[in-house]
Amino acid sequence: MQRDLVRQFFYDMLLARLFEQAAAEQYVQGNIAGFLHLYPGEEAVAVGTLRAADPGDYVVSTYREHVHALVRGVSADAVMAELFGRVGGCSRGYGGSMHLFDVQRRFLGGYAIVGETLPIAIGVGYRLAMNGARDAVLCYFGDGAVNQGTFHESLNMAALWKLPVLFICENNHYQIGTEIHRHSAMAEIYRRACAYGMAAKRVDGMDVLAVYGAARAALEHVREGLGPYLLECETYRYRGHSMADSGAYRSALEVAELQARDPLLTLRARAVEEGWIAAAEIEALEEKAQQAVESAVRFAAQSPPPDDMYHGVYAQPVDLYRGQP
Ligand SMILES: Cc1ncc(C[n+]2csc(CCOP(=O)(O)OP(=O)(O)O)c2C)c(N)n1
Ligand SMILES: [Mg+2]
Repeated sequence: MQRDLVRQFFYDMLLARLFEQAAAEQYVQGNIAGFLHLYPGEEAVAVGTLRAADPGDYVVSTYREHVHALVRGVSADAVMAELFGRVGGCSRGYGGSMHLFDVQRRFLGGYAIVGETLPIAIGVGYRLAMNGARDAVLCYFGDGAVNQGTFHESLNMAALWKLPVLFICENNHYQIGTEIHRHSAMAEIYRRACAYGMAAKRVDGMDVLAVYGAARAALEHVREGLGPYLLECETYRYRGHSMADSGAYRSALEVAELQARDPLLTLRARAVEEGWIAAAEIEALEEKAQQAVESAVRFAAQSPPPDDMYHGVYAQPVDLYRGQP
C-alpha cells in the first residue's frame, strides 16, 4: 500500500470525524438549524470510494453527505458555512446541511428524499453513455432506500442501458430506528443486483483499504463499458440518525462492539504498526485537521446570511411585490 495514499485516507477520516464533532457542537449552540445527520463511524465508505474516483466523475449523495463533499475537495469552510446557512457556503447558504452542491467538483448534491439519488444518477449516467465518456457516476444511498421503487427502477434501467453508474449502498443497518432485519426480506443487499444481471459485491465498510480496493475494481468495470455495479458497504453510525435522535433503540453492547472496529482508530493502529505513518506525523496531521475545523467554524460564524431568499427560485428576476419581471 502506498504511504501517501494511507496518509491521505487517515487525514480524510480524521478531518471528517472532527468536522462532524464540531458540527454537533455548533448545532447544540444553536448555530445550525433544521436537521443534521452526522457520519461518524461511516468515514471509510466515503473516503474509500471517493479516493478511488477520478476528478471527472460525478457524485450524487444523500442528506448524510458532509464528508462526501469534504473528500471531494469542497473546503471545510464552505461546508461549515453551508451548515450555518451563510453566503460563504457551497450552496451560498440556500441549501443547508442536506443540500450541499459544488458543480466544479461535479458534486451534484445533497438530496433529502430516501431513494432520490438513484434516478438522478441514472439521468447523469445516460448523458455520459450517450457522449461515450469514460467518466462514471458515484451514487450513494442507505439501506433504507433499497425497498423504494426507485431502487429497482433505476437498477433495471442502468443495467438495460449499461450506464456507467457505481451504486454505493451505505448499509449502516438502520433506517432511523428500524434495523435492517425488520425492514428487508433480503438483508444482503448486494445480492439484489442479480435480479438485473448486474455485477455486485459486499465489502467491509469499516476498512478503508478494503473499500478503496473494491471501489477501484468496480469503477474499472464501469469505465470499461461493462455496465453498472452495486457495491454494498457494511458500516455503522455511532450517533443517532440525526441530532434529534439519541439512538436509544440500540444496545450499549452493540454500539461498543462496533466502536471496537472504529475505522479511524483501526487505520491509525495499522498504519503505525506497518510503519506507513510515523507517530510524530500522526500528531502533526491531527493538529492540521483540528485547525482546519476551528477555522471553518470561525469562517462560518463570520459569513453573513443570504439577503435574498428568492434567489435561484425563478429563472427570470421577478419583482415579487409588483409581480412582473
Ligand atoms: C421517501 C422518503 N420517505 C421517508 C423519509 C424520512 N426519512 C428520512 S431519513 C430516513 C431513513 C433512511 O435510512 P437509510 O436509507 O438507511 O439512510 P441512513 O439515514 O441510515 O444513512 C427516512 C425514512 C424521506 N426522507 N424520504
Ligand atoms: Mg441506514
